[in-house]
Amino acid sequence: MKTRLGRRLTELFELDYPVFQGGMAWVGTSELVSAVSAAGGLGIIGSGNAPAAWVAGQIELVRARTDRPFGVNVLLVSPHAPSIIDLVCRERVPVVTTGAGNPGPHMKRLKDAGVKVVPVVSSVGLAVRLARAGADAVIAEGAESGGHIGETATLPLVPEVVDGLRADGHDVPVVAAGGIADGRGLAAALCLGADGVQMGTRFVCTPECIAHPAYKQAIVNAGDRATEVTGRATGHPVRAIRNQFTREWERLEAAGTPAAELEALGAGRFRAAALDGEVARGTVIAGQVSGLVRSVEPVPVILESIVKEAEAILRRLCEEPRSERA
Ligand code: TUI
Repeated sequence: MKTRLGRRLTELFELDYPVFQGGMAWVGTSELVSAVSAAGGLGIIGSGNAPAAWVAGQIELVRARTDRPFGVNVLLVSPHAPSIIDLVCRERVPVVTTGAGNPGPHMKRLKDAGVKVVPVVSSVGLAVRLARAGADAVIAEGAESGGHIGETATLPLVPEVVDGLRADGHDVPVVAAGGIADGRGLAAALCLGADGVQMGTRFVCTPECIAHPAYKQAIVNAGDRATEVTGRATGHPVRAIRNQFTREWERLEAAGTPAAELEALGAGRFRAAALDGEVARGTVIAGQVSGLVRSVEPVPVILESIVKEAEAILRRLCEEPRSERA
């Protein structure tokens, strides 16, 4: 099934659905990426802190499973970011998304290699700077997201970015991220002027994702108030599900523990939660939509149902009220 929703995005990236899968460290591996891309969305390998050789292996695995477009997310704070950028240029990966930094210095080389560049931004200023520098689209990520976040919520951020880009004469497509997990979220994002959405948390809760079953279950069990943000004091705010570890972190942060000590304490905690199922002592990164994710469902089912739901909502809003039709 194809959709007419988000055509600017689906045409630019050759997708059936205007839906990106967030490039998540540890869990955004070839299994999930190839499933999302094969089903018509954009699967994105999460390189996190992994070396380029690992990413090269993942690219090969995705290509063995699907010939549809896919992406690689480069975490710009990683020491491996420069070598991963060399790799994606060499491999002519269709799309690169970037996180936790400004990809401006790498833009020309990526574009010259034919790689489409889609930075994650959490402010209008950076969105405009990067669109001027040649970004093919931007992902406007609100503070509802899991992981490292900015300050502004998705509902204001998306139209602010849309307006900022338009006013600057760089009307590139905008992908809304943060707080989106179903067809209502997709329809809402389109109403805000976005051309599509990116989802992370919802795609973790799929059989295709390699995340530990306990990690998926922690998200499924979570309610609307389950997540919290820690690390504001160290300048690296991270949203995760509240647990034994986030409580311990809060206690230490309030006691004035030095940032370096806190950072050291947090090392390896996301991997422990995501792959080893340490959901009490690890960092269970997830977005506020955890309260909306109620079961583990296959990737193609999620993509189809979200798009169908959004289409039905948008169609219904244009119809006459029922009483007048009767
Ligand atoms: O990157 C994410 N989510 C993440 S990254 C992560 S691991 C991490 N490790 C060390 C430090 C920080 C994170 C866990 N989750 N989402 C994309 C995102 N990018 N959100 C916000 C930003 C962002 C922040 C600042 C993008 C650009 C930026 O620019 C700063 C500048 O240089 O202007």
